[in-house]
Amino acid sequence: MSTTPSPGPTAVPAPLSAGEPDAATLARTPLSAGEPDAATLARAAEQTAGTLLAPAAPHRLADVVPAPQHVQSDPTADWVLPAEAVIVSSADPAALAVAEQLAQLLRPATGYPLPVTDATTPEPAGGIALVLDDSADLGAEGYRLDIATDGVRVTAATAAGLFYGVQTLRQLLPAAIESPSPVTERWALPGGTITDAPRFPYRGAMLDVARHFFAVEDVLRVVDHLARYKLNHLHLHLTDDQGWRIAVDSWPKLTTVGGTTEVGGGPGGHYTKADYQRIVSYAAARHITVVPEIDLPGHTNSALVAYPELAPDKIAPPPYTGTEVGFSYVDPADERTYDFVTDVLGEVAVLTPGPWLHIGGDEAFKVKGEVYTGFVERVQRIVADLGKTVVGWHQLAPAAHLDGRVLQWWGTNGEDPTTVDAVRRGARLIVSPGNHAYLDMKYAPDTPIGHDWAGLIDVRKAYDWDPGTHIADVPAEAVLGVEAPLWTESVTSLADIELLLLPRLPAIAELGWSTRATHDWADFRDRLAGQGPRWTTAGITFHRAPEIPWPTAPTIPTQRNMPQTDTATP
Ligand code: TNX
Repeated sequence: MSTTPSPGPTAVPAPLSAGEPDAATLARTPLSAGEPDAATLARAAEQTAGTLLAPAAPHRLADVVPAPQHVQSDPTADWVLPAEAVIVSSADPAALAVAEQLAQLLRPATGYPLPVTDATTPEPAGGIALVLDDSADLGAEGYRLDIATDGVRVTAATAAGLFYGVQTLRQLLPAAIESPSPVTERWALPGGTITDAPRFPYRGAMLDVARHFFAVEDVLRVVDHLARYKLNHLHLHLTDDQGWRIAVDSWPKLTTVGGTTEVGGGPGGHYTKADYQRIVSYAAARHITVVPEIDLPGHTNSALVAYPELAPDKIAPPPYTGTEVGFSYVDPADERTYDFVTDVLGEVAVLTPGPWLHIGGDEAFKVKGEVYTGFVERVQRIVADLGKTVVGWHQLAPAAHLDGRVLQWWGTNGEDPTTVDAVRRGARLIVSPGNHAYLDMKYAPDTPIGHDWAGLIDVRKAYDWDPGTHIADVPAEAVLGVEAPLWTESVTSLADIELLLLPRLPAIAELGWSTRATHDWADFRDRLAGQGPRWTTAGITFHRAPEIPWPTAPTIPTQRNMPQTDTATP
C-alpha cells in the first residue's frame, strides 16, 4: 500500500513511511539488470539516511501494564512493522487462533493485510512469529517477547502464553494502533527482550449483572478490557434480589418472572443459554474462564417471586427494586429447596466448561448458625457431585471444608481469624478487599456513581496493597489470586461500567500478574498514564484520575483521507 508519509503526533521529522522497505531491505534487493538509474540511487541514499536518523520507538520496552517480570532493552534493535509483514505461527490451532487475533488487532489501524501462515519452525523473517515451545521453561501462562532487527518473536509453552505476549506487543506499539480505522503512523517497537509470567494463577474481575442487567455485547466488551491486562477469570454475579439473569429450563419462571426487574424499576433481562454460551466462548477465546455465581441462600428475592414454594412462608414476596441486602432467603428446611439448587447448579454446570461454581453465601443474615452451615455444606456437596470446585464469599468459612474449596475474601480488615481457620483446614483464597478492590466504590466524594461504604478508592488505594500478605496469618501459598468486583446498584450503562473499571482494573491486574519486586507506585502511575491515549483512541470511557499524569498531547494521528477533526479529547 502506498501512503503519503505524514508525521503522526509521536513521530519526529521525516520518519520512514512504514509501507516502504527499509535501507537494509533495499541493500539486500538486487538492482534490476543493467545500471540503476539516478533516481533509484538517490532514493536508496535517502532511505539509508532516513534509517540513520530514524527516531527511537516512542515507548520504552518496560512501558507495559501489568509490569513484566524481566525487561532487557536493546536500543539498537528497534523495529518498524512493514506493510508487507506476515504473521507466522506454529501450526497448533490454538496458536494460529492467537496469530489471527493479533492480525485482527493490527489490521484496522495499520490498514496492512498481515496474512497469517503456519510453519513447523516459525521465524519472524521481517514480520512476527508466534512460536509454541514447551522446552522454553516459561510456565503455563508465561511468554518471551523478542524484538530484534529481523522482526518480532513471541515464544510460549501454551496458546495462553502467546496471547499474553500479544497483549504486551500491542501496548508497545504507538497508541494509534487502537484506532478503528487506518491512520498514518510509524509502527515502531522498542528493541529487546521481555520474559514474563504471572505471580498468581487466578486474576479476575466480577460483573454484577443482577442489580442492573447488561446486554451480551457489553459483557463482551468487559471481557476485552480484562484480556488487555492479562486477567484470566470473569466472575458473573448472575442472580440477586433484583433479578435472575440465567435461563434454567427446569425452573423457567426464574427468568420469565424473576428476570423482569432490576434496581430502579427498569425492565431487567436475562441471558438465554445461547447468550451465556456466547459469553463463555468469547471469553475462552481470550483465555478467560467464566465463573458463574448463583447466590444462595440469601440474595434470592427474585427466585422467591417466581417460585413462592421456595420461600420460608411459601408466600410470594413483592418484586424488589431497591438496594438493601440481607432480607431474603430460600427455605433451608424444605427438601424442595435442594431440588431447586441441584437443578439450577446442574444446568449451569453443563453450560460452563471452567472448573468453578460460585455459590455466593454472603449476607444471609436471616439464616444463622448451624442452619446456615448445614445449608452450605449440602450445597458444597452438590457442587462437588457435579464435578466442579466450590467458590463462595468468605461467609462460607465456618462451614466444613470440602476438597479444593475457594473462599472469596471481601473484608476491609485484614485480621480475620474465621477465614484463617478455614485456610488452615485447606481453603484457598481469592482476595478482594472491599476497601481496595471494590470497583463500585467511588474514587472521590464527587464521583457521580458508586458507593462509599468501604471508603473511597482512588487509583493509589487500588494499587498499594499486597494480595500475598494482606490477610494476617494467611500464607501467600494459600492465595489463589485476586479479583476486582463491580457491583452495579448505581451502574446503568457500559459507560458507567468503564468509568469505574478504568483506570483501577489495570491496578488490580498488576497486583495479580506482576512480581512484587516490580511494585512501585511512581513507576506504575507513569506506565498507567500511557494507557489513557489508547482508551481515548479506542473510544473507551475512563476516569481521568487526577493523580495520574495523563499525556495532554493529541492522541489520534491524522486519519487517512479524512479532514482533520477535533477527535482527541485529552
Ligand atoms: C456487599 S460484597 C455485597 C453486595 C453489594 C455490595 C455493594 C458482597 C459479597 N455482598 O451484595 O452489592 O456490598 O458494594
